[in-house]
Amino acid sequence: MRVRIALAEKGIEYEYREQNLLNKGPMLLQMNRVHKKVPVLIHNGKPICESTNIVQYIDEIHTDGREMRAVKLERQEEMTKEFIAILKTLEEELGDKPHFEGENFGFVDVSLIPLYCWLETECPKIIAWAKRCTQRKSVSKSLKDEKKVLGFVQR
Ligand SMILES: N[C@@H](CCC(=O)N[C@@H](CS)C(=O)NCC(=O)O)C(=O)O
Repeated sequence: MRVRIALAEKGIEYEYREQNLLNKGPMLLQMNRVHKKVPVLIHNGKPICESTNIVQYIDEIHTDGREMRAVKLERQEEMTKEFIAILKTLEEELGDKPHFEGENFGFVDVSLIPLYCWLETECPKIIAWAKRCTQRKSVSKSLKDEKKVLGFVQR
């Protein structure tokens, strides 16, 4: 159920194969050879076992550009809207503070600033925050060339 919820949340289509746990099929026995339990997610022919591992896997593999390329245009538009809604939530959280935690550059700033060039212009406070962060030496010397990153992403 965990896996099905995660797949539905991500809008991923999949083939569901019910198992009779009193008479396990050859695919389950082959794909989960040690524990022989469900659920097993088979992706590109390889099994992932343990429901929480699978949920984490779905989250990691489907939150990057690969997902964007794989999903239909309609879903891409929906995802873009979701992304902007997330940015707006972050912007509300930032408010008029210089950094997410207040005066000091901290955990959320470090986590978010590498995505700077993805954060387009709909959120002026986020843009101002990003400029502020990129003035820090630790950030400016660590960020990759924005044009290069964007070029890759767009391609
Ligand atoms: N910790 C595992 C538990 C998996 C599990 O216990 N699956 C049960 C069904 S809910 C099963 O396949 N039982 C068959 C058996 O133990 O032979 C997970 O979360 O994936």
